[in-house]
Amino acid sequence: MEMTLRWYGSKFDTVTLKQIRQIPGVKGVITTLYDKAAGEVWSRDEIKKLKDEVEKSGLYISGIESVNVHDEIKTGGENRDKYIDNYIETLENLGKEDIHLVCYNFMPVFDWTRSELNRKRSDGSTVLAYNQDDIDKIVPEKMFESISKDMNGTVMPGWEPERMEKVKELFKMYEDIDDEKLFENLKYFLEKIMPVCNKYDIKMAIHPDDPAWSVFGLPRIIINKENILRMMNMVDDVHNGVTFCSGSYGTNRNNDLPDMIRSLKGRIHFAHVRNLKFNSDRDFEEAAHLSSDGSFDMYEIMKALYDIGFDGPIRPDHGRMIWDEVAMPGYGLYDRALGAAYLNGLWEAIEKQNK
Ligand SMILES: [Mn+2]
Repeated sequence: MEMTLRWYGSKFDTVTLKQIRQIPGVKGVITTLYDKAAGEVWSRDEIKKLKDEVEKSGLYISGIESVNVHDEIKTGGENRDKYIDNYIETLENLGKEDIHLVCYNFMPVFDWTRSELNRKRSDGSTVLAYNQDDIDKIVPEKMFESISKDMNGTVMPGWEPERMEKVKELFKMYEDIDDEKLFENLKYFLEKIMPVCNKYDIKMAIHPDDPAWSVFGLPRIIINKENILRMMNMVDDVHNGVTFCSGSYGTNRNNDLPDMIRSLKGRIHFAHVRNLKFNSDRDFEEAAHLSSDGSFDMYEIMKALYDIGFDGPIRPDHGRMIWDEVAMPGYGLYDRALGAAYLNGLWEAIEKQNK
């Protein structure tokens, strides 16, 4: 296991590489070229520049989150081959720069959905939260307005203003897409990119849909054990793998997280580990990473990762906003640093117990 932190680049992130370097046990960052639109080619120069910047701080790039997949690919549109070619070129350039992990998702229109970005908890911290009744009242086209006013002046991944201007168009693109079509389009995409992934040993790690069910009538497929195993089997290559995100799969309380981890042995290339606190099946909020602050048994999650021999990058996921920090909701420094320290502590204990 390799502890990492997500970093959006010096132009976008309130957290600096120097700060990340000082979190005990964190050696790598998960980063991206944040201003690249889905479908654009990442040049080798741009990747090299990012890599140099990270390495100058004493850290290294553990992987990319994300190289976004264009909607033409997800919907199987007439231009999909062009965008797949661009994606392949980006992977090739990443491979040449010695980067071997790419996180991506196959979620239609909205990457992730929350009803609140700043829900106040009893300790005075604020967190991202989801209430199904509130979501049911929102017109999808207005979703961006409600999210954007709470971003603390940052741009949140998947909620870029350029993208949200086209939200009506996007919904139209997905009109005829159901779960089966989405599976088919994902298979088509994976089969095309596997050769380049094999050539450069790039592990693709699909991020689950968050929350793990259909929102606004859009299809969602990366939501449970059955579907993810179907996806692994339909393109049976070790480079076709997953990002195991406990907070996303965990939104569905029927998902047994440690059991899912064990069933994905050898195919989990990246892990996001965080806790959620359920107030009801229709309402959850993001908690501190500590088991007792939320609804998950974080020890069992880390133990399952240990048991399957997981050796990829892991990162604390969203954190609470604490100590008056002003940052992108979920992506402040303080609570994620506490999360990393806690997860490192669990891991050390599990490791020593098993020796
Ligand atoms: Mn995640």
